[in-house]
Amino acid sequence: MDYQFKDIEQKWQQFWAQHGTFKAEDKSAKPKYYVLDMFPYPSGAGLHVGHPLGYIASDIFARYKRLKGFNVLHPMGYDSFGLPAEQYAIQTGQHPAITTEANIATYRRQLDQIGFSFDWSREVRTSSPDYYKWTQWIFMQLFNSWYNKDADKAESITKLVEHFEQNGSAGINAVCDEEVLSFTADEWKAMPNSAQQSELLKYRLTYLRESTVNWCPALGTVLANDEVKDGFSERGGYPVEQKKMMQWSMRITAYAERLLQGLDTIDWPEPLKEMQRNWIGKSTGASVKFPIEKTTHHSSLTTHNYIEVFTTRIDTIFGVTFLVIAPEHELVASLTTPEQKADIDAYITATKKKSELDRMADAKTVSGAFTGSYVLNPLNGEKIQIWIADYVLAGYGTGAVMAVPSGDQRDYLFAKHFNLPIVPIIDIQNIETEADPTKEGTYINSDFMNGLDYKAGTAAVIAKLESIGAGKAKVNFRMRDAIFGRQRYWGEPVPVYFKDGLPHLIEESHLPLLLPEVDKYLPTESGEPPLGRAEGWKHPEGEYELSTMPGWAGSSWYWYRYMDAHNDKEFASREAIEYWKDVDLYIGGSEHATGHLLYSRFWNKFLKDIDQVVEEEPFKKLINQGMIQGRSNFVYRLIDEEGRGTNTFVSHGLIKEYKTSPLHVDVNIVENEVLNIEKFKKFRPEFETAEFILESGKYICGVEVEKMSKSKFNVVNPDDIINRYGADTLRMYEMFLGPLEQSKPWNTNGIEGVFKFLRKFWRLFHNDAWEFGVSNAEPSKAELKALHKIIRKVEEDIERFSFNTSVSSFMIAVNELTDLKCNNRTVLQDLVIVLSSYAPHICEELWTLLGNPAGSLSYAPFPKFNSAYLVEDEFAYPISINGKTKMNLNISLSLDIKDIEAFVLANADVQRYLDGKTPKKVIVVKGRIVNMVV
Ligand code: ANZ
Repeated sequence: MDYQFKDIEQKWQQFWAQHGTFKAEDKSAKPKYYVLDMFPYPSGAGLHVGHPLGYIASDIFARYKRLKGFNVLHPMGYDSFGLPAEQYAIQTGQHPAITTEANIATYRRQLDQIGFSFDWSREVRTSSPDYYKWTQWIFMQLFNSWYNKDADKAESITKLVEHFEQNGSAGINAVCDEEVLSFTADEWKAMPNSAQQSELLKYRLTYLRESTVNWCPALGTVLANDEVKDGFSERGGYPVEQKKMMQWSMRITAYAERLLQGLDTIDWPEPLKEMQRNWIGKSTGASVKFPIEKTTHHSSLTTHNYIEVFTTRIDTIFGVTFLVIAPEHELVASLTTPEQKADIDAYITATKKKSELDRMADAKTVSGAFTGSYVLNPLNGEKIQIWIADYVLAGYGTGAVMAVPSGDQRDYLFAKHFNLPIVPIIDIQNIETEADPTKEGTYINSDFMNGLDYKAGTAAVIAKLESIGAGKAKVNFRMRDAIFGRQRYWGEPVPVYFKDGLPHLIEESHLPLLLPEVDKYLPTESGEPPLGRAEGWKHPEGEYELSTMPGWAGSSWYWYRYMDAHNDKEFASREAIEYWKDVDLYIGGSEHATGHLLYSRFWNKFLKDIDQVVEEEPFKKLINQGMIQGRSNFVYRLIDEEGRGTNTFVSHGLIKEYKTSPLHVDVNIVENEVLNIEKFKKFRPEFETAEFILESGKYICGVEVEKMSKSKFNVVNPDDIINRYGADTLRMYEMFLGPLEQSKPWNTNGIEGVFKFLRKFWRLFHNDAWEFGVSNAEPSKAELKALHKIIRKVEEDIERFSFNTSVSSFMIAVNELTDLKCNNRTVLQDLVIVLSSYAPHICEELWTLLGNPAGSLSYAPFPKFNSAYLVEDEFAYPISINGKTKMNLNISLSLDIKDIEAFVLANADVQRYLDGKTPKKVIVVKGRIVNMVV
């Protein structure tokens, strides 16, 4: 039979599903291998051809590993809580669970069609209660833990309480809030429970904190940074302001150093590691206290009589000419003198409108306001003005900087703009030779630093500051604690209720805390999150938390659930975790660099600390697949003299002669850049009467590579490709497009070639009448050589994740075998196994036709490469006499030196060259040359 891909693919997809072919074994004598894809958010639009790229690569790898004798875990699931379903619910009233369910069904159908070898018995959905029960459970463990810096790990909060009871707060070295109390054991025990609880909240790894959020009053909700554009909501264009709100936070900063160090132990792309390093942003520097000059109006400055700054250039302290604090700094109000109040207030109001991103990006425009107060330089007593400016971020360092106009460009511009003093100093960080105090521009008031280089100078200043109690060395991280909540409906409820203003965990036995039903997915009239609408949803002791968990909660541990997906006692059994340990290969997009991939590492480290998992890092090897870009097509609308668009369209080759404006046109009505005019007329009602200015009788469209997106009409649906060519062709073609990591435009120019290749492969097993038939004869050397070349190539390629390079090698192999008229069973059977991870359906079919039990192909042993078949068995030896090459002679490589000598001397042509003489000496270099000395 001819290659009937539709029947074949359907048949095998059904077979695999019915027989659970890809079910991973829970226990096995085989070594384990865990291949994971980033699970998708099931959006309403379904999959386009860009989505499966990474999935195809990981599937090839998973199938290959099974052939190599591994017990492979290759699961799939859905990250199914999130905003789009909720937004749709707001518009239509449809429950997000229903839309989510429908979207998942579409995804599943599309994934199944591609022939992935997922173990669907382990499917997870983050929005299903039996899953989010464990997300809530992990939240509870975080709430019940604190970070002990001495042990450098998370520990149980009861251990902290025991310490407080025995020793008070002395001797605790924790990652915690800044304002923790100091108390003795007796004082602790005498504290009312509520005071104890609010103190403990300052230590817990998940805690409530007042944080600045993007608040959109018109939408009644908090927006993520990427939902805000220039101070307005992306959706609706409503004004957004910075607002302080109590929010759940995760103390990820406790793990900053470990997150940084861990990067050196994992096999991830270097650019991605670099992104995480920058995000974590470790800075080594110093913190310095600048005493505030006492004046009458500072009556409210009781606890602080200094401003603390963080600097990475403490060596420049003698060049400080003013201090700048963030407009949100807690001391702004008390530092502002009555004369400066109007200026300061106006400045603060203006700042509120800017997001943190805008503030950092806005480096060129200098702005600020003087508070009217002064600090003193702790080393030379110099009196220094205190300013506020929005380039200083409240959340970084101490929210205050010492400004050195002669060292820092931003400070320089600021000083120039406001006419502040500039004191010259030598930049010892960039100085090439040792600083020379006799030279001009030498340090001012810095005798103890003179002559020192950067390192020694820095150490000297820090020592000096330490000796007078005005400063110390400090390591600072740019990374902030992560906000853990949103004022939305479609997410995990936080398993917490409030009593007397304090949060309490619900009973573990009451998990999962189910998401309640609400009448509308909008905030309440009083501005509370949608959960505030749930009727009768109340804990016996108090009110439930109304915000839900953020999108990253469910995805920060899901790879563990796949190890033991149906466990209702634990998130996964110890046994399963000890067996599967970690993910060996993780494939997904680089857009998750500082989100999912950082949060997952954080939760993993925490779970390791509390002895729930065994590995410090979750994903040993990671590959980022590139994006498949869309190839957009354009038509060009003719513009008339008044500048109005007409209904006439100019072919691309002629647009220079006219005034036109481009318009996206659906790529599905364009073939090889030629517009299908009939279909175009039906594309939109107003095009029915469209007219065209053609070139050579055709309308040629313009082309551009852009992101694949519905709005650009350049989305190619895998279903269409599969319908036309089959899944095996799609799989091979997506790999053929280029290196996995690279972004590349989708174009179908080569797809016919791949399809023809598979047909040619099928043909090897069939005669001219398309009857199946193979021979049992001994394979020829040439056949074995072609086979073993491809065995070696595919093995090498897959092991180094170079999937595209194998595809052309398969084509060469099939061409070679076709030329050899090979229909040899052993050769073809091995070829079937080698190709099967790329094109599994056709290979399963041929495998059964060859007489093997159905479905056993997935676990057949990958053919062993034998280098002997590749060795050329003869060599054309150059035969020389007295160093001069006379001729070449084909000699078997299996002969040893003595035999070669005899073979050469027995040759009639050689004898002719020798002209009756007997050589004095015959030198044979095996595989290289034969030289005779006469
Ligand atoms: C004096 C100085 C002199 C500085 C000089 C730099 C150059 P990184 O490496 O990013 O940690 N800074 C400190 N806190 C800040 C805040 N909240 N907002 C904005 N800027 C802040 O940078 C640390 C440096 O950034 C610090 O060192 C401080 O300026 C500034 F020639 O102090 B420096």
